[in-house]
Amino acid sequence: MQAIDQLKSDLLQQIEAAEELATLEGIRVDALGKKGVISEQLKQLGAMPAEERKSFGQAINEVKQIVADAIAAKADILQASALAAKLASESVDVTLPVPAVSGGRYHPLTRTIEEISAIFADMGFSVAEGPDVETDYYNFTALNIPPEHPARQEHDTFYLEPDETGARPVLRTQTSPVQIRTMEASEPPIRIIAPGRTYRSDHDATHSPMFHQCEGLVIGTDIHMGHLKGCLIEFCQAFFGVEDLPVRFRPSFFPFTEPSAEVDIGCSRKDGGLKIGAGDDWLEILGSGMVHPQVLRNCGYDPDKVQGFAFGMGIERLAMLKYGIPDLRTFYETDLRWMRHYGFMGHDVPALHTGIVG
Ligand code: 2U9
Repeated sequence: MQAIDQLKSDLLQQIEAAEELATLEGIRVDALGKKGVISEQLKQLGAMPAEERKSFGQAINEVKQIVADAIAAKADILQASALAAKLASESVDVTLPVPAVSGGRYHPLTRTIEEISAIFADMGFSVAEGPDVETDYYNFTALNIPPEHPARQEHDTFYLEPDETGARPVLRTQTSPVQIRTMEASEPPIRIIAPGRTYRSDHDATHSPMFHQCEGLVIGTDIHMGHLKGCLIEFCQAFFGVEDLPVRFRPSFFPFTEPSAEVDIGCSRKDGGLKIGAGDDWLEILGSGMVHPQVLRNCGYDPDKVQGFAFGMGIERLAMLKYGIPDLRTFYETDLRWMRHYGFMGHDVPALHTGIVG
């Protein structure tokens, strides 16, 4: 028992004298570790006669607890003083120059979508959105796209695995399903644009399997071709910033519009360069038309009571023309050098998500 008391006071003295956490840890291992003095004493209990084992066991366990508590208390003190010493020795020099932060850029497609939205917002349009994964009905059937139409072919459209009913969802090939959903959910008058991602199974220098479109829809009781023309002429002139920009409407065909027209703007080509504005050539910019009566009927509207016009444009194509970006594929390469060259600093971009006021 005397030996145990001696052991206790030796250990407590060592703990008291420890000035470093590492020294304290050494004391702990030597006393309480697997091969430590206290652990060794505990191992001898088994070999002792029963009457001695009880009192010795009690005493050595008490010492074990006292030593463990003393080590924990001392560790707290040493940790606190180590922290205090660190704080006292370290300081932050608030006068040091801050490392330069390189500014972020808006992607040219973001900028173009914002510009298009701003122009249509000024004409009273709001922005509508819908899912990228669509049903065959919203992407094709409701739009009067016949079963044999090439867009429905396996090699032109991305089809997903069939769902539980056997129907195969599609990645929308145009944003038109957004207009169908809007017509189903609301009453005329409607004035919306639907910018967003679209997908077609096409990949070469001028086609990307994912690209962006902005479509528009106006529905009312007295909407006619004159509204379509006025609205799109205004848009082309505002987007390219050319006041007297010639705009030409050329007859075309789409299953969802009748009559349909492609929209060209005036340009001139010289030495491989392109200049937008009055010139001797034309450049196709948009597709458009009066909404087909069958499409109106599909959405529960009476074509004898309401009419409307729709249009569609490829955002990449518009961005390439306006900002002189020569290669479509570079839009998706996430090359920071490209972004620094073609991207736009924040303050250049109108803050449209908050809406146009006034
Ligand atoms: C509804 C009714 C009619 C949308 C339209 C076009 C003409 C068109 C193309 C332009 C270039 C797509 O990216 S592109 O290849 N689009 O030419 N889109 S009319 O017509 C609609 C849409 C929805 C309910």
